[in-house]
Amino acid sequence: MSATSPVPSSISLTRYLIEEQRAGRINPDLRLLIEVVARACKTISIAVGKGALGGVLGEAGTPGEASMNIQGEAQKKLDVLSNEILLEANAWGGHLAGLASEEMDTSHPIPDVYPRGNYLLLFDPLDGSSNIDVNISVGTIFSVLRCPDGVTQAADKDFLQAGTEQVCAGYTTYGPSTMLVLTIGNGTHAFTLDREVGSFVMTTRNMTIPEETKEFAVNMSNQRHWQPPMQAYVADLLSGKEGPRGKDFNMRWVASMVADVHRILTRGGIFSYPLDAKCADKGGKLRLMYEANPMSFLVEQAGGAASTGRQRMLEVQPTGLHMRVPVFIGSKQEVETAVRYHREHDAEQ
Ligand code: P6P
Repeated sequence: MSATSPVPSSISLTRYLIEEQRAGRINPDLRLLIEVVARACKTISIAVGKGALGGVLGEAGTPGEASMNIQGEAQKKLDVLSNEILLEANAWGGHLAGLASEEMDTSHPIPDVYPRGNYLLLFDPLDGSSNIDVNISVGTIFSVLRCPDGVTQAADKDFLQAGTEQVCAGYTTYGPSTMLVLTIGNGTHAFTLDREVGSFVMTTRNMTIPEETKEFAVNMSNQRHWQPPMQAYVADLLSGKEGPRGKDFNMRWVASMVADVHRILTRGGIFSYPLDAKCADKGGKLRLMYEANPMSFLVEQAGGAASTGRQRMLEVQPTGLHMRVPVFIGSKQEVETAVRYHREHDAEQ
């Protein structure tokens, strides 16, 4: 009789977090926070998965008068629902001193009836939601900071910490499968939702981004609005092996940051949303606190890099909850190349 091979024991998210707590890398409050966010993402996954059958597609607000968020963007019904799911799930746990969301003008206090904790949670409840109505992957992005000592009810200013201060970051992508990708500063790991059991199971430990790539993600329709170094960088990508880069590149653009970054974490690439004339006055299109910073923490933990084009993303000092930044993120050598185009351009000015 052949020796039975040991059945690979599946590592659930709960088991992973307990082992990290046992190793002293997280405390029980942070473990609870991550579990609560993951549970909320499962609820969002169910709502997103119902699609047209759930009566939650289309824009929020009344016919002809869409509700708008602080960003000036029309809110989808699922934006509002996802935001409410995350607020409700995190209100009573006693692990937070405040929450901030892309969908809310200012930070959200923990109701007085509930205990408070030492963490701050920031999230984009449903990133890429303009893709919802056409059935393309969307996602939830979240970031966790420590609340400043002595603060029990956080104000906006308490959230304004550089990305290096994050203790946890993650996203859940609602695609063909629902996947939670997480870092607590000890690597970046992927968990896939087992819908039959209802739990996230680790499917990739220590995601690693190849340092080099042949794939870039950018919205080319903005090309004429870019600054010169970005135009020069992409022109050289497009010139392929006949050009200065000496190799051909491929392009992908989902217009859902979670989907584009997940592809990059899985097989490499560079994602960029640079300054362009349309958003230069705002500092960029993507938001620092709940898009760029959590994605940068995840990517750096996977061996990649993230920059504004002129500064390491995680070292940007926030000036507001909804601060926008230019973004270059992905394969380390490619991000460094894009930064070099900007540095050389600036040196000539
Ligand atoms: P554009 C989605 O609205 C988002 O914030 C990111 O998820 C995505 O990468 C970007 O904007 C898409 O922007 O200008 O191509 O629609």
